[in-house]
Amino acid sequence: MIFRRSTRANVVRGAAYVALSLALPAAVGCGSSSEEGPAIETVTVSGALGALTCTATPEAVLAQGMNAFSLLLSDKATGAPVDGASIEVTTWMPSMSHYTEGEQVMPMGEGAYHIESVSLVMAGDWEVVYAITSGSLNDTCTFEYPIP
Ligand SMILES: [Cu+2]
Repeated sequence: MIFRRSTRANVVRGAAYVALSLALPAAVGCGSSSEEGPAIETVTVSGALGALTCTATPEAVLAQGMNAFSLLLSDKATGAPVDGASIEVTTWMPSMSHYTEGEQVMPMGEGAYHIESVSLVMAGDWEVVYAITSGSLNDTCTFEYPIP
């Protein structure tokens, strides 16, 4: 009886050890990459009118100069992806009231849009504003980005 019980305990302990050793390399890798520099951060915001949810992921670590984003649009009420939207992009620096232009929007399907040539030309706090119209839905999503 005692022998069987301790054998089971060893098996359970062995399984826990295997699980821990599998999890450990991933955890270490994650920690070291975030210490090396800024990470790519996905941000989700609600539109000002409450109609849309916008999720933006930079396609590389944000830096001065040209940046690109993947923008995901969904209907806030239903969660359905929003395709066929007309998107007007405004990139500006509120503290200095200057704008940049030349952004390009490419629909990728499934509610995703590739936003290219977002010009963040100097260090400081920038806003990227998407004015979105799709059928009866329209909304404005604003993302704030500090550029080092
Ligand atoms: Cu400026």
